[in-house]
Amino acid sequence: MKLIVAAASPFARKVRVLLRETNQLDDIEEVHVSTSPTEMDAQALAGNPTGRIPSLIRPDGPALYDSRVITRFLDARAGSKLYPDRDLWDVLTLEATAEEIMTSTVSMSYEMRLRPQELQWDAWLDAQWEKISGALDAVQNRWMAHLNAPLNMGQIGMGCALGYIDLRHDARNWRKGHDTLSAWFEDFKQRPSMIETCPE
Ligand SMILES: N[C@@H](CCC(=O)N[C@@H](CS)C(=O)NCC(=O)O)C(=O)O
Repeated sequence: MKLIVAAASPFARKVRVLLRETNQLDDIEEVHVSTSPTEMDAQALAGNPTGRIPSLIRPDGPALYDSRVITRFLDARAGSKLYPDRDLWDVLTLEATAEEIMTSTVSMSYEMRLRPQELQWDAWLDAQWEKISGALDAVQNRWMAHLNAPLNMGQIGMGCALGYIDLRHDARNWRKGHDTLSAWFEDFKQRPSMIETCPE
């Protein structure tokens, strides 16, 4: 199978971390592409009609996307229980919260990197950051027990979301006011799966 990814994509990183945590790299090849909303890569388009990554190209069935479908599929394939029966709805909601953060951070990146500077909209960027900041508050106030539980997909999602903020939006200083979450991340990012997938 082929997993279509880009090193900087937090959505793709989630799947790449899962592959390492569940020892599935032997028969799944990571294919790195460079794609964007304005210049879509052909392999990305072959895996997902919208051209978004990640997608999983399977020899014996249609390609799978988006990241949450792929992680559910690969977790079931490995029997790894990163979506535990107990706490399933909590883990799914924590994972969804991480994805909401990724959606806002990635769209901020596109606004800042792809849109001509004279067309950039600061109020929109600030509004996206407000969503992210509110989500970080909620995670710190409500989800720390789930983050400190045995490894689950909610944790992997949050680790990749925070890693992406560090990569692209460090200037927003997310750690301020989020000491507990920040301490959790300092520990989580030392996992070999996180170190191996850390974008430059
Ligand atoms: N909901 C999707 C989001 C994926 C996504 O937005 N990926 C970005 C890269 S981080 C992408 O492919 N952007 C290119 C585009 O929008 O055409 C998922 O979870 O897989």
